[in-house]
Amino acid sequence: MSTQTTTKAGALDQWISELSTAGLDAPWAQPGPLIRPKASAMKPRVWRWREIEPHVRRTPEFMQPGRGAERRILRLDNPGVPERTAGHTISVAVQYLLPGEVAPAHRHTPNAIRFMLHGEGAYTTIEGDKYAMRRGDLVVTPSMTWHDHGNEGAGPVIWTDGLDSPIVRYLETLHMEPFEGETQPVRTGPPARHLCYRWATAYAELVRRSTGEPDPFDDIIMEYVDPATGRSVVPALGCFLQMLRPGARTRAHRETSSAVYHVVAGSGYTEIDGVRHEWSEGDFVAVPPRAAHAHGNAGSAPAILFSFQDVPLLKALGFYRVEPA
Ligand code: GTQ
Ligand code: FE2
Repeated sequence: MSTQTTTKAGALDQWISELSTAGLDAPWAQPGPLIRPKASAMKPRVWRWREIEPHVRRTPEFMQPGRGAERRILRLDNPGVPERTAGHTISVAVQYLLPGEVAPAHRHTPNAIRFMLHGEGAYTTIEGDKYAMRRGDLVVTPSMTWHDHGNEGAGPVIWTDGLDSPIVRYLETLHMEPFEGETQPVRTGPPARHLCYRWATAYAELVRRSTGEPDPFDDIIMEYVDPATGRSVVPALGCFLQMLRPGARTRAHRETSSAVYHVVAGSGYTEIDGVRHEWSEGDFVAVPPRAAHAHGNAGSAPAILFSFQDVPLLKALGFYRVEPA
């Protein structure tokens, strides 16, 4: 019986090794479907501000920003993601500068988005335009623009960075270079591009929307868009500000995109694949792609969430889907 089979199997093995030598693969020779399923590497998780903050405040003991150690950051580490970023498409960090410190100028292919958290006197200079960063302000550093930061205040400053670096890394187009000199010369006059979105403007728009029709999945939500183009703040990533009104509970849904939330104010919870994650001011929450999720606010004050999401990337590629769960 099996002589022929064995011979055939032997011949197949022999042939597969010849294929391999020729740089070819016969995927049907392996059991299982042709396009194998892949679980999301990105896992749901919460990072607590009460844990982040003391570690961030200790970083100056171990690191001084300067040449070769350009940014004093702690990155949010999602244990499922091989590159140890908050999401598989989004890298999120918390950055800390003491009074008088400078984070030297450089540029790189990843786009960066900064959302200001604490302290007075922080600034970012982008292509010679200097922007003061106050609590709740969002500042965009587009791909390959020169940027340096500093703290001209009397106390420490803290902000959060969101970068599309995991996407750039996947596309094998990571590039970074230092500026000649610590800081860029600052230009005067109006900035060349719209890169700064002030808190007062964003929050006023959110409050204005809070009297209108709520979104079933997100309650009251708005996206930051470039006024010149109507597009997301950077090509692959969008930023959102949302309000969960007291007593709100949104409808559970799945999206092909992923998100990292930061709690600007208030408290509430996000249920992800049936697990309830409570959060309060300063916390970060990761929601993986295709996970069923719903947000709620059981308290008596509004909860305000800021988020980095890869919705624009999914939309550009034709892969964005949302469905009730
Ligand atoms: O501030 O320029 O979190 O280059 C990661 C890389 C921040 C920055 C990060 C960066 C920066
Ligand atoms: Fe940078």
